[in-house]
Amino acid sequence: MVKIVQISDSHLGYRTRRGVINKWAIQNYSKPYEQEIYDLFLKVMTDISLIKNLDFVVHCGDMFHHPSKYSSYPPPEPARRAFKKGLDIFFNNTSNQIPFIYVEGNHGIFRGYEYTPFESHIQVERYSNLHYYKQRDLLTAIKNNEPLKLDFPAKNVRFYLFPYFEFQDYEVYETAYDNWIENQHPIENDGNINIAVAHGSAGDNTLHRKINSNDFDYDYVALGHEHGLKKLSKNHYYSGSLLPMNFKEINENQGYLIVDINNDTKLLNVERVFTNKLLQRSFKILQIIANPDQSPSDLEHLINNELKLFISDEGFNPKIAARLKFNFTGEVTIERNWQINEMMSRIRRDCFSQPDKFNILQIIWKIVDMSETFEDDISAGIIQDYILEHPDEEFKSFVSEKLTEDKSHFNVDKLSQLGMRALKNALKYMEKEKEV
Ligand SMILES: [Mn+2]
Repeated sequence: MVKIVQISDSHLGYRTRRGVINKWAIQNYSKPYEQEIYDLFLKVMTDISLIKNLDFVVHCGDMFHHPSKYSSYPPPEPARRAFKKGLDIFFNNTSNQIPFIYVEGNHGIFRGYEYTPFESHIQVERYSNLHYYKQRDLLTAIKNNEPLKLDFPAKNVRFYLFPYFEFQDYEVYETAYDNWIENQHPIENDGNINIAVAHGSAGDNTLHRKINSNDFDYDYVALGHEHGLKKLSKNHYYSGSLLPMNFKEINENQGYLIVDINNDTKLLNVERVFTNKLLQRSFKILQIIANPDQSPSDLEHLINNELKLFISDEGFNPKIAARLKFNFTGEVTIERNWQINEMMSRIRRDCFSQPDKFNILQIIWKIVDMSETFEDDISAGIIQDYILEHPDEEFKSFVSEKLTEDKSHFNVDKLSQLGMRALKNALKYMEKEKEV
């Protein structure tokens, strides 16, 4: 039996951004939700270090929230300290006997740099049993056309490692990745337990189909990037992050997995530990149905009714203050839309200016007009609404015109396809950003 803990997407240094009261959890050190993630991370590192007969820990990426695509700030000091403390606890309690294997995600990396916060801000070399795989290792493996794997012959376990890589961004990358990935094909009946550890998701085209499928016959595939704990197939698992980060994620569970793999049958026994259950604060979406007959004071009454539940004698408490999102649905006229925005801004200001009364960390809102709900897919339709009548054709004639001017000989169809793909990706990203 081989026992593995799978953990992922810790996002140390994550802070709630929009509509948040300006209060510290620890003065001049960390913000409320940020501190909660550190505390929980340290608890989990302690708990897993005490598991009997544990053989390996795999962490599937996004240890730090920053830097990321839009922020080149390094992880903040408390995030670095939490991580180092977590490693110290883990390696001390396990007498440095249990390997901690990490593949890099899309968060916590300096884009385009060869070094990462693990090197610049954490002295990784201090941790001899931390096995750290970054994008650079992957690129080197691709360049040399060799596998990226880690062997533990004494235990008959072999890990195949897949740090995050946007291989679909350019065709040359995609082809190179397609070719390289055959190196990651385990040898049939080689006597090993073969495990893939990857950061990526089929949902945003960042997980290669050979990892996502059963093509390679891995005995177990540990995945990171999606924040909900879920089983994708017989042996593909996302452990998720430790807590929900945004309002989309409150309907999922988060936690970590304790996986036993039978050496002979290769059957998995997966125990799920749900850490989101430890969340002490309210984190919820409140539904308000608006209609044209309501007076503004009717509407305000509905909102205040919801907020009443968060009035507390003790006032603001960083550990349990609520994160709230109001969803306004129903028939929302333009005038009503305006009223709601103004009203909510005022209500939020009022709540946040009375921290001795309201125990609220965050208030945001979204106004969904009924008529919008029929078109919320990211299809050519949405591009059409915002930009062009017939995006494919118009884009093609634009490209062809430009190329004729330049007297170039590119493949117009191919270029148009690439352009359309870029547009769709951009729109997908915009939609995603809005939700955080
Ligand atoms: Mn990620």
